[in-house]
Amino acid sequence: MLMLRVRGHTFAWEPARRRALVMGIVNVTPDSFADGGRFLEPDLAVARARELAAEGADLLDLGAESTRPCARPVSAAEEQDRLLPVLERLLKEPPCPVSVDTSKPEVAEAALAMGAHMVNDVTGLAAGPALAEACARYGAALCLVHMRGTPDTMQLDPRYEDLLGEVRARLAAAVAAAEAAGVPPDAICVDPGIGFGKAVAHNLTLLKRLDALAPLGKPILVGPSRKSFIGALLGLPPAERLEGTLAACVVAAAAGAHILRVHDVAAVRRAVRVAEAIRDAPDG
Ligand code: HH2
Repeated sequence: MLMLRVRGHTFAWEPARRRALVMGIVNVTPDSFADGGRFLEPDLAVARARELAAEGADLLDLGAESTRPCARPVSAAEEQDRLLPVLERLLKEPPCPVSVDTSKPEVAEAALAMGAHMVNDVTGLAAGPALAEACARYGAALCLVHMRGTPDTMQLDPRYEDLLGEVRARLAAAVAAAEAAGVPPDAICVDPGIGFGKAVAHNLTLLKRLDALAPLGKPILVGPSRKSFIGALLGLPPAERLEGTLAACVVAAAAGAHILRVHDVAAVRRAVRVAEAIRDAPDG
């Protein structure tokens, strides 16, 4: 059985009847592509986090720096100023395990010292092993994401010779680095990085072929929520990408996703539960 240990909580998935977990997104940022500016005020961010938990989120992911293409990078101090007051309040009575979406070891360290349960590093340890070492020290989980380039450059004509092989190999190297830094094998999950250095067709193939990451032996997290490939297919802005997100999540769950990172927790849970019930129904 595949497991993810998240600092005192254990998630487990039966191989035959895998039920996808839902991770609710809270962006404490002025500029995130889908919800930028809506939850920058700490009261609103805490309320949003509790609302997503009440909608059934199994995990929350708190981010304080946008990683959308060409986003303005923020300093560690600015990121902490946004993140830590919200995190502190949320962790007084955490409604579920709380992940922190950061690639900076010093931000991760501060969040973990406060009690964060997991770190979600969209660069897959690009800054070296310090972030993984901090996770190991605090017994926290680590999500390793595949990103090609940086948010500044990642969408400039991304090309792959062997998309699935390259994503898998890069994630395997990140997993090896995390384990070498002391993160236990059952405290790591992997993510192909939808939209991180990927053209529309790459995103579609990755969602369809999540099974290609199964040989890594880790839970697979995936984040298609309201992303631009949906906008490209439907010609719709982020606020109108719910149906596209539901379709992507249902397909991703069927293809092997263990955790779905989304803005619309209740809707995704409902859609995925129905899809799973159909999958598990008798054949006739
Ligand atoms: N996508 C975003 C941010 N963090 N983490 C993981 N593991 N996987 C993802 O696909 C992923 C992620 C981008 O989405 P969002 O947080 O909504 O926007 P922004 O980066 O603009 O804040």
